[in-house]
Amino acid sequence: MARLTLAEVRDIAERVLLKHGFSDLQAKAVAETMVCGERDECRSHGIYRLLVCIATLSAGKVNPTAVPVVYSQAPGIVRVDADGGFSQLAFQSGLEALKQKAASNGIAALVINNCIHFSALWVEIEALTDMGLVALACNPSHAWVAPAGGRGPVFGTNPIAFGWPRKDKDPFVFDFATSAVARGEIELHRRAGKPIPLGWGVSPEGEPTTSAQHALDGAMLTFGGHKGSALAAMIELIAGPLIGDLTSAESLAHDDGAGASPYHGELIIAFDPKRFLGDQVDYHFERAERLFADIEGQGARLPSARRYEARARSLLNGVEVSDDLYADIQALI
Ligand code: NDP
Ligand code: PYC
Repeated sequence: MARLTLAEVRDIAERVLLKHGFSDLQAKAVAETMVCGERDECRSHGIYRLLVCIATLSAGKVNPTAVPVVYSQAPGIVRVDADGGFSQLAFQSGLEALKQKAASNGIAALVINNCIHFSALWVEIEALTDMGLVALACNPSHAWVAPAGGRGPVFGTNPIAFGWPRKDKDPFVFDFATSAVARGEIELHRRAGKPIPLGWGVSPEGEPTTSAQHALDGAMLTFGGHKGSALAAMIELIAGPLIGDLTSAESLAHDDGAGASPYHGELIIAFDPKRFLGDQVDYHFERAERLFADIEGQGARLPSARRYEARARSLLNGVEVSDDLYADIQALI
């Protein structure tokens, strides 16, 4: 294992991206989400993704110098055209307008179009909870996941994430794929030569499998059977046709066998508690704290608690990166 400080992770990520022709703004925005992924021990979306970014670039599937353009689509809708770049800079570009629209309307949406997307959504959710907003985000990916009762890929791994700001505490945030697990996690198992648990995927013949490669070649499965399947379908709809962008099947067709990151849109919704509750915000947010206390009071943990613990550790001690991944990344420099 190589041990790196977070500054070193940032430096390596930015150097790789700049060397391969990404603009300064794109490189910084993308590198920061990888630093966050490593820091919070969300390895499937940490610096491993550098390999994926450069493969996507080599396949000609991302615009490395993209300049996002922000539009006011409606009183409650900001639209950002990502210009074929990664989603991160597009998100940052639309953030202030989203905040302003949420402040005036109570609820507002940020629509990102034409982006290449590979990031974990909690990074964006935390940017919104840091502003005191309640937030929801989702997006399609590539069609890798079979619907419940089916055998072949239709849905993407379609993540959905939610955040609730808390006074003097880390926000309540959950963020998960609607597949049993993110595809990146299966890819990490394949790289490490490790079997996957039953229930993550089926082989190309539609049989249950513990082989990461067979699941990648066959189909992944939704979490919670028909429930995850319905949520995945909802995400295809509200973060696909509703925002005028591609579904996971269309994203995979656009990829045309290149093996690049998905190309589609993203929907982010922000709720401003001050607009919903006026001077009653503190009172009602105090009531919400009872819910969290009731969960933790039973010995259950809140989603993101593991991440916040990992974050505290990483800020103190840095992070560990496996030797083979470190070597693969060095090779890109
Ligand atoms: P996991 O199944 O690992 O975890 C998802 C969520 O559940 C996290 O918020 C996690 O919190 C929480 N959680 C896990 N275990 C518990 C528990 N015992 N009690 C309470 N909460 C728990 O995530 P996935 O593999 O489904 O997804 C990983 C990441 O991949 C996500 O960040 C997602 O955004 C990203 N992704 C991105 C895609 C894209 O298109 N850009 C596509 C698919 C996934 P904690 O982190 O603290 O463990
Ligand atoms: O891990 O499923 C995944 C994923 C898809 C796009 C980005 N991450």
